[in-house]
Amino acid sequence: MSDPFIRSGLKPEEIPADFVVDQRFEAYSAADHETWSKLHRRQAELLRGRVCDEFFEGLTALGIAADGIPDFRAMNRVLKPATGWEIVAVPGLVPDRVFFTHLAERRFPAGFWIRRPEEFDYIEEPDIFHDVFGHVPLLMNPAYADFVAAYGAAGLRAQTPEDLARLARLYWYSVEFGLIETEAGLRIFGAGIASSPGETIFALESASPNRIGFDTVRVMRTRYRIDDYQQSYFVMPGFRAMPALDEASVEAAMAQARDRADIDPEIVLPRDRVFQRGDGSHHDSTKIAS
Ligand code: HBI
Ligand code: FE
Repeated sequence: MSDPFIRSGLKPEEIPADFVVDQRFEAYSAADHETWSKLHRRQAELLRGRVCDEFFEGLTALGIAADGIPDFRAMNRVLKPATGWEIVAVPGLVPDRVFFTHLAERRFPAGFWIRRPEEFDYIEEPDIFHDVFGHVPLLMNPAYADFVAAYGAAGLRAQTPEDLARLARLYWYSVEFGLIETEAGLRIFGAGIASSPGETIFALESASPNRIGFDTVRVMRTRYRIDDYQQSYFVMPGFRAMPALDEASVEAAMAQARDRADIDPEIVLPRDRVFQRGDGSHHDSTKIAS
C-alpha cells in the first residue's frame, strides 16, 4: 500500500484512527469539478446498455450527476433513509480492519480527492470518481447493500491471511469486477469495471476473457490480477440471488475453499457454468510476469 496521506494533502496527525476526515466540499477547484464532469459524461455514455438498470437508478436517486463532484452530505440525506448506508470521506486506501469495520457498520469509505488531468485514464489508488461513481449507486439497492455489509462483518471474523485473501477474492470478483445476469443479457455491476472505459467494453464484449457463473467457493479459490483487465469475470444470477454471506454460510464456503487448491485466473473448470469461454487473446498478446 502506498502512503495513503500523499494524495489527500493531509498530514498524518490530521488523520484519526478510523481514517474518517471531512470531505471539504468547498475546497474543490473548478478544475476538479471539470475533471469529474468529463469522467462522468464519458462513463455514463459508455455504460448505457452495458450496466445494470439498478446502477443508473442509484446515480439518479443520489444526484451523482455530471455537473460536478457530489457533496457527501447531500448524498447521505437520500442514501441513509433508503438502506442505512452512509458515505464517509477517507484519505485513500485504509487498513483492512478499518475498511471491514466501516462496511460492517454500513459506512462506505470513499476517497475525497480527484485525479489530476494528466492521470485522466489511469490511477493506481481509488479516487472519488472510482469510489463514488463506481461504488455508491448500488448501495441504494437493498440486496447489494446487505451483501456489502455482510462482507465487512465476514472480514472482521477472518483469522488468517489465507482466509482474508479468499474473502478479498469474493469482493474483487463481485463488488469490483462482477457481472450480473438480467433479462436483457449480461450487464456490468462491479465498480472497477463501471469506472473504467476500457474495461467497460472489455468485460462485456471482448472475446478474450472467460465469463463464468458466480459460485462462492469457486471464487474464493480464484486468484486475480491487479495489473491488467481480468482473465475471468464471474456472473451473479441477479441481485436477489446474491449469496447471503451470513456467518454460517461464509464458514461453510471457507472450509470447502481451504480444502481445495487455488485456481489461476484464466482457468475454466469442468463444473463451471460457462457463459463464454475466452480465447485469451488479450493476455496472450500482453504477456507479462504475474
Ligand atoms: N480502503 N478506502 C479503501 N477502499 C478499498 O476498497 C479498500 C480499502 N482498504 C482495504 C481494501 N480495500 C481491500 O484490501 C479489502 O477488500 C481486503
Ligand atoms: Fe473499488
